Amino acid sequence: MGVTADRRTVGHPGVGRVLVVIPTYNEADNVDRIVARVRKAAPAVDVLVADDNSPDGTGAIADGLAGADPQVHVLHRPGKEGLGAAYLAGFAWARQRGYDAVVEMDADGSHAPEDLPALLDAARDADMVIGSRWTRGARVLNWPLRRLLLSRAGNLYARLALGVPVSDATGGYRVYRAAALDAIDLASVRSQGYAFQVELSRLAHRAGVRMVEVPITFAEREHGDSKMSPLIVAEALWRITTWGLRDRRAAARRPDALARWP
Ligand SMILES: Nc1nc2c(ncn2[C@@H]2O[C@H](COP(=O)(O)OP(=O)(O)OP(=O)(O)O)[C@@H](O)[C@H]2O)c(=O)[nH]1
Ligand SMILES: [Mg+2]
Repeated sequence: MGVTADRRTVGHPGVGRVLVVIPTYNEADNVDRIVARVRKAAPAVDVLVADDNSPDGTGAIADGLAGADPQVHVLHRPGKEGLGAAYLAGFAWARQRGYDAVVEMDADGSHAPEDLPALLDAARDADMVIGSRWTRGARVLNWPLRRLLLSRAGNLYARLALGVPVSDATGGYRVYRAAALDAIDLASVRSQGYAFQVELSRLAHRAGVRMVEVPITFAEREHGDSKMSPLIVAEALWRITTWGLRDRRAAARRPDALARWP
């Protein structure tokens, strides 16, 4: 067995084979940096770039990286369908190939690959690990005040409306072990933007998935353009409100369920 095969079977101690899924849309200036950082920070994990046919050629750059490193893979998707759809496709790719855990990570460097070993260590005793910007010990670097406020307000609203007991339900730096993915009804997920992270937090909480939060150092993107839009914020607001109302109606119909809310 070669070195690569050894590493693939070893994965992360106590967790198993890990796949980091990095969704990309026009991240030509970032994709090589982020993949290199992941490979250096956690050499035993594999990487899947899930590219939505980026017009800037991100997919071709990722192909070059995959050609040079058997632990790097690319999933080419036909067009821009949103972060949520790219992650669902990445999760399915991982499950088909028997990975024990998947990691969500942005391509723009906001999620430091150097924090990944700590997240994976925490996954030994949990089925879902959230890298949190809003827990003790976390740091948020160079974020404009409006983004800080949006994130804090979004998290407060998600917690109050849905009762999800985490400080960063909108964050996108996470580990899901296979048990967590099996417990969540992924086929029911409809969210595209940030709402996707909140939806998975909600479904995991309702399914009784063991969750922990680990503080991260989050940094503003340095290269490329944001895909954040008022539409993405509106989707999150609308979906969180709908889920919150639905959960309350369900709780009112079944008095025994009240004990489980929030
Ligand atoms: N495959 C795919 N990836 C996407 C899509 N939209 C966003 N992404 C990726 O999802 C990650 C997060 O998107 P960002 O644009 O960084 O969103 P953000 O972090 O809210 O915004 P910034 O402030 O610019 O960092 C990045 O890696 C994007 O390339 C999409 O439609 N398809
Ligand atoms: Mg970003």
